[in-house]
Amino acid sequence: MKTRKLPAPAGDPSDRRNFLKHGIVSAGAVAVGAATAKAHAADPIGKDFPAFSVTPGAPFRGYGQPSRHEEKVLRALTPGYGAIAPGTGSSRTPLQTLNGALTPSGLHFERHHNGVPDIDPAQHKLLIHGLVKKPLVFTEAALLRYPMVSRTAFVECAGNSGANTLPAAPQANCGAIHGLLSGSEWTGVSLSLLLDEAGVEPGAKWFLAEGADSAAMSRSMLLDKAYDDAIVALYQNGERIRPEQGYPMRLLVPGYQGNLNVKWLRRLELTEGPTHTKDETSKYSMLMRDGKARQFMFELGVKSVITRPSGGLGMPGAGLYEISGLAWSGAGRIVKAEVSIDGGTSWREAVLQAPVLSKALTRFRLPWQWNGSPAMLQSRATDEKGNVQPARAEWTAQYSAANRYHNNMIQTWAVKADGSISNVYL
Ligand SMILES: Nc1nc2c(c(=O)[nH]1)N[C@H]1C(S)=C(S)[C@@H](COP(=O)(O)O)O[C@H]1N2
Ligand SMILES: [Mo]
Repeated sequence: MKTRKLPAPAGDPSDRRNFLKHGIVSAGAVAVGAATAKAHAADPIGKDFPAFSVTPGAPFRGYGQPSRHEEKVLRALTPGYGAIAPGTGSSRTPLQTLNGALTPSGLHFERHHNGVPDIDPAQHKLLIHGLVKKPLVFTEAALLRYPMVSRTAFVECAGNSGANTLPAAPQANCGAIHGLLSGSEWTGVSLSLLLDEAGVEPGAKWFLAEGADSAAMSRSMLLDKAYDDAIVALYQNGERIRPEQGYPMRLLVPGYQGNLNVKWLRRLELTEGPTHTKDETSKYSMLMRDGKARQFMFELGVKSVITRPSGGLGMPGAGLYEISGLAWSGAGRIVKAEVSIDGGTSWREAVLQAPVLSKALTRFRLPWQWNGSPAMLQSRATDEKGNVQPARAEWTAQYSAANRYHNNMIQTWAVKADGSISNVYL
């Protein structure tokens, strides 16, 4: 293998060492440079320059937008209940077109139980009551004056990847199957700070969080989470939270199933036990193999998915590719992401892109010299608590065939010799 022909990955020279050390090289010399990067001699006079290089650029604008050449990079809309309730359902992050570990706010997935309310922040209030010494009402203006903290965290719907629990493998791209998943930096007020101000009564063990949308979506959870890392988030990726994500404020419970991150948060009630609201009795319980249902499964399992190459994206001929994807866990930090090109027979450790943060999306990368033969691409994540992402058979053995929630099983992308990629069950 003539490593000197490898293109140097941008940045840190240690990236290059990792690239070489961890690469899956199946055969032959690596020669991507010659084919893809022709030497470019700039014309000093400029007569061959394209128009954009010789005319003044566009003026300033108050809020930036992506390049018009990226206008096809959109959330995948899932038809919900049609004209009866057009705002009920979900849209998915196009994971296969993105890179890095953060999701642009405009592409954060959406899950609404009755549409996006148009909330006037001046009229919005947050009430903390129940088993507290002093019930409190916060206006938005008041909350914005509190000390804040930031948490980089993923949000994943409990129903994410649910289509892959159906009897036949759906033929859809990565985002359409796994895109009820996004990652952001969230900034807001620690819930513990607000609860301390209200004064928690000794009997309080749970709390209910309720949204101001017309679904009045509400969920109960253990009070421990409030004292661990929950926040009332006001900002997303540096700017105020988007309406779709809960403007003017949402509950953020890192690592917990998406549903518990109550948007448009208007009420927190401290209680002795769970409230058993409609949203936690009719949905979000896990149907187990023995016919029983398990309620209040808060934490999401360790999981990963290869975003590229992935379903629906073609591979134009043998040569060097980067296998890249996302790994995450509701239990903490990712410590390992492994990649297989032979359907799980052998594994290679991928490079984790720094910083690797707890309960946040972690980007992994591994170079792959594809020799043009059929391949079965898989990834497998391990978290700091020692949890390992389960294989399909292992996951399926635990649950009823009707269960669609918390699917964290290993995903397989089948690459054919013609470079086409499909979703398969293995
Ligand atoms: N008030 C309220 N909060 C809500 C919902 C909702 O419909 N109403 N949807 C929940 C569900 S099921 C999920 S998966 C997440 C989705 O968050 P996002 O739309 O910001 O991606 O919000 C949760 N919080
Ligand atoms: Mo969800």
